[in-house]
Amino acid sequence: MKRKARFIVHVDMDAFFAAIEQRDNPSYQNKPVIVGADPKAGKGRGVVSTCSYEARKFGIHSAMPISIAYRKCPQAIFLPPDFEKYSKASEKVYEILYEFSPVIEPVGIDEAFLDITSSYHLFGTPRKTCLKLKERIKAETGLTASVGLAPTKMAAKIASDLKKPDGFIEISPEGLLEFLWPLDVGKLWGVGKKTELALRAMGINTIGDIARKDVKKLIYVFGKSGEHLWELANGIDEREVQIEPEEAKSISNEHTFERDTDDERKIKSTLMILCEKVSRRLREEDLKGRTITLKIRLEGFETHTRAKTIQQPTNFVDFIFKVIKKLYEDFNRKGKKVRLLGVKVSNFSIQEVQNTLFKEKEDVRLEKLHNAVEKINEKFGEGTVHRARSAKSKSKNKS
Ligand code: TTP
Ligand code: MG
Repeated sequence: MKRKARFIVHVDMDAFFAAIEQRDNPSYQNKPVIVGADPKAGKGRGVVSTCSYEARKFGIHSAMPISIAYRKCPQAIFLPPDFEKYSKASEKVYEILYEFSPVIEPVGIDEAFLDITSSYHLFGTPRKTCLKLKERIKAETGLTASVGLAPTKMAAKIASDLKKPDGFIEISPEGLLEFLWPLDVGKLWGVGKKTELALRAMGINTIGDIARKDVKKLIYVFGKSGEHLWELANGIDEREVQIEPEEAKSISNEHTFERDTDDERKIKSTLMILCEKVSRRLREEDLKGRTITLKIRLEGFETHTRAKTIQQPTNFVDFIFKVIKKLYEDFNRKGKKVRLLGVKVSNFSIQEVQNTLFKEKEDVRLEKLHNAVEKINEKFGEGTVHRARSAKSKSKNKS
């Protein structure tokens, strides 16, 4: 049975960090702007996070050593990243996206898939939906996005990239193969460097070359993934836009350090404060969760999450912290400094169920303690009462 046409959108903001800096400082506009490590007149270490399209003309790109970027364009405006600012802009973009469809898969700070199959009617056609979405992003954030509209995720992703910046490409279901086949084989999802070399050795250079190949031959060489590549090349890509589990309810809190840190006491006390905040919100909303997640972003924007699911749902700070501390201690940050920490509790059970019959004595005691802390904080402001660790670190920070 032929499946109903889907309308998948991929949105990717243009030169995101650099575009935000240009927006906020008119003197940077139309100039090469490079966000990343300090170049120190070409002697700096670290890499380029991103750069404006003006800087790309000099051959500069993300992840390039900053010293090389400096050599290529010493007159560029070099800026350190301001993640707080970028996160805010990202949140605003996501807020807008959610007005166009609830089916959203966040891919990164500036990138997401949307399935608009059930919502485009609200805006007319799928095409009008995308144009409206671009217009809203521009009007409300002052930034441009590139958008791809296609019947599959892979095609939408490729399409959003082809006319950057401020691009829009629409691929109709009938035009899908015509769009895919001339493209370089490296653009196909799942083709890494090794596969690419092997394909080229077989005389396969475009997606069309794969599509026209006998699938049995591909399976012979690449196994199961050979079949998958053949399917993708023939426009068969059933992957759905995956709503992030985070969007299913969770309660979380994050903290970005003013400077990246490797101070263990500071890290642990921050984790404690985050656990307290999450615990409080859980209790306010009468929720207990079983999955506790630590988010840790290291210098260079490298982000990791570690999660543990416990047997008994909880909202007690002591339990949450115990799990978070263990997750942190088991995490190897390989000597890198920490930029951001986050604590999340999800996988909820309904509190009422817990509150009935089997409330243990220990629970009652802890709950009383929490309520008392809550009252004091209400009276004197948040942060008045903390557990020993965070209190100690607070006073230390002040001095
Ligand atoms: P990208 O979307 O890959 O890049 P971009 O938005 O700067 O440019 P494009 O127009 O090509 O989409 O990444 C989004 C942001 O993530 C980018 O602005 C900076 C950050 N980033 C890094 O810090 N390091 C990296 O290596 C990459 C690729 C991105
Ligand atoms: Mg981008």
